[in-house]
Amino acid sequence: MKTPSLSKLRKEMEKELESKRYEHTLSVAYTAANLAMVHGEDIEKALIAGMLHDCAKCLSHHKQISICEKNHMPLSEMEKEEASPLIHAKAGSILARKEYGVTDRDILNAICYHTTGRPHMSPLEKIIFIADYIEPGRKHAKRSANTSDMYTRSLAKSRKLAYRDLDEALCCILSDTLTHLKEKGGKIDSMTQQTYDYYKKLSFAQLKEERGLVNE
Ligand code: DGI
Ligand code: FE
Ligand code: FE
Repeated sequence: MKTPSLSKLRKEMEKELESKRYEHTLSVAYTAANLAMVHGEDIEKALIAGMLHDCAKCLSHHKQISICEKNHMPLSEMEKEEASPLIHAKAGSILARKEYGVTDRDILNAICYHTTGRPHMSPLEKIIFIADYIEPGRKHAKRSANTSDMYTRSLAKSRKLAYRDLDEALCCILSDTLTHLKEKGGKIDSMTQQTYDYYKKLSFAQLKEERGLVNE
């Protein structure tokens, strides 16, 4: 099956999503396209993944669970919980394939992991995860000004990093998200934690390697 056209998907999202969610969706799609340009990735795929990333967001929790169960999608305990903020990503990847005709595995994975991330993400997965967080309509996550974690920086910092180094931007965003969740007593899904641990370790390793090369 041919990947559906962007303009068709845009019209479908306009019908399917509440207006604020639709505005966010357009911003994510175009931010993802910009990141794809800068990092030499496929612009069309970035646009399609961005356009569909929240396609299940406006469905009821019951409907999202039922889509996942019918399609034998494995769910974490947190994803099964009532009002889970995470399950729309999994349900969305199923809808993208079954309702919107996407067959490209990388696009489907980018939708599936756009909320928690995962270790070893592809460049497209990283781009969608990051675009979702930095798109122009996003506001700062509420959090205290003082934390010791070196990766906790502002949204402005994440936006700058995103155009320089995808892995560093991931660390910065995940650190902000985890700090924010801890402060408000939110439960942390093990995948979100694993993603952060993985990219933090990777960024430290890269930093050490760069320093090593400089010292030689
Ligand atoms: O769908 P969006 O609002 O555009 O954004 P999103 O899909 O990134 O995520 C929805 C929310 O999920 C966002 O506020 C961050 C949050 N989130 C990510 N990982 C976790 C989490 N929330 C909890 N409670 N636990 C997590 O591990
Ligand atoms: Fe989302
Ligand atoms: Fe989103």
